[in-house]
Order: sequence, then structure tokens, then C-alpha cells
Amino acid sequence: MSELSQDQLLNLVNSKQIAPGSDRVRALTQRIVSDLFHTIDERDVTPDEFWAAVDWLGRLGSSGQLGLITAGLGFDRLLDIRSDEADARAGRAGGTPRAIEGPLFVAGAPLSQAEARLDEGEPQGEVFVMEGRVLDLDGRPLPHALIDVWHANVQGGYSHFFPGMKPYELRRRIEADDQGRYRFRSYVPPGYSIPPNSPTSELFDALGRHGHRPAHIHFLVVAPGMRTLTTQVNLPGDTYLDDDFAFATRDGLIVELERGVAPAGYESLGVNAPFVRTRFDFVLQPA
Ligand code: MBD
Ligand code: FE
Repeated sequence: MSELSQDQLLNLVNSKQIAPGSDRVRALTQRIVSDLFHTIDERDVTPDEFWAAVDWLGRLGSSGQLGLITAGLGFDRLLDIRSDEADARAGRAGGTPRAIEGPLFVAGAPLSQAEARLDEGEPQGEVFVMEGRVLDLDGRPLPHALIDVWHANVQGGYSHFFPGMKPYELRRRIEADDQGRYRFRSYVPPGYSIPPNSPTSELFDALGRHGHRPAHIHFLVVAPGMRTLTTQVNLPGDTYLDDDFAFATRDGLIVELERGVAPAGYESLGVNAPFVRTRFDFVLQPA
């Protein structure tokens, strides 16, 4: 076996093929491996540093936090920016802006008609009702559109990821009525913070970055013939509105809250005292 230079090694790694394989996977793998070879060389990464990074990646994978890191390093928002750019090039415009799904969506939440209660038992925060319609770009209602909604509990935890929560707690699917109307009751969620003492917080501590998201509520809105909308709304007044660790907040997605609204008309949601209300219409593009 002869001595290998770095370039010869890279060429060898990138040319070891015994089967046709996938051109796409090969091209991307070669690009990423050569970028890492160059990073190690240019930044003089030591063996200890390299193996510490491999160990961290292993712990990151088993902690289930890969989706948290992608959001925190901006990849999720990058994909949204690229989708927006592709839309602009194709002349697709209008409707509610998209915002990242994040790593905490769970499919199959309990389904109800027109309205739902996301919270159970004693109210934990301020009683909150969000209501509105699902519309097309011309303002026509989209009857029976399906809305998935999910948010964090008062401790910033999401069910299925945070210990002690019930399955699908603070997650529901709501089928809009025949005029595209929906509403739900819950409580005003707080912001989210990355779990301390975790692979993600290790990296963020080392970067000197915080791991906070402003208070938000996630939505996935589906209607026949329409483009599926993944988005979030933010609650006003949060310190991190302009400093989201996941870079996901956008103009047009910050709702206004009305406080002290009389509960008349909200009996079916068990509202019997002044509460906080917001109106928000989801506007979908054609598919
Ligand atoms: C969240 O709640 C979230 O919405 C994102 C994008 C990342 C981590 C936690
Ligand atoms: Fe979230």
C-alpha cells in the first residue's frame, strides 16, 4: 500500500464503488465529506476534538434532539426561505405565511367538529380562545378544512416529548364547519426553551447562544384542492419575538389579543369568566 496524500484519500473515498448506487446520494455525500475534510485541515481539528464531536453526535442522535439542532442552526428556516423563493419565481403569492413545523408535531390527534378544548382539567394559564376561518385567496370559506393545532404546556413542554403529560395533551384536530369556521379553547402558552443538560444545550452553551423560543402555537391546515399550510402564530409582547432561537417568527403571524371579553356565546367551551381571545383566519393557496 502506498502513502496517501489528503487529495488522493478524498479521491479514493469518493470513488470506491462496487454498484451503480444513487447518483444523488453519492454527489451529496462526496460534497459533505470533502467539506469536512477541508474543515478539519483548515481549522487544524485535533483527533481529540474530532472524536469528541463524534461522541456528541452519537449522544445527540440517541437523545432524539436532531430536529432541535436543525431548527437552532437555521436549517428549518432555510428550507422555508427556499420554498418562499421558489414560490416567488413561480408567481405563487398570497395566503398565510408558512412557518417551520419544528420537531414536535405528532400525527393522529383527537378529531372534533368545528371547536375543541385543548386543555383538560383545571385551567393552568389565562383562559384563551382562538377562532377564525379557513379561506382561499379570494376570501371564500373552505368548508371542512382540517386544522391540526399543538402547543406547549405551562412548563414549556409538549406532550409525547415531555414527561408527565397525557397522550395528545394540548394537541387536537379540528374539522372546520361548513363555513370554514373553527375555534378552540386552551390557555395562553409560554415560550419554549431547549432542555438543559442535553446535547443541544451543550452546543448552545459552547456557542454562547440562548435556546429560547417566544410563545407560539403550531398549525397544520389541510383542505381539498389547496396547498397544505404549516405555520405558527406568535403571541404579542414576548421578549424573544425578534430573537427566536429557531428563527421561525414572521411578520403577519403575530396575533392580537383581546382581554376581558364577555363569555356569552362560548358556553360550549366551558368559558364562564372573562378570557383572552384572538381571531385569526388561515388563508390557503390553491394546490
Ligand atoms: C419548538 O416548540 C419548536 O416549535 C421548534 C421549532 C423547535 C423546538 C421547539
Ligand atoms: Fe413549538
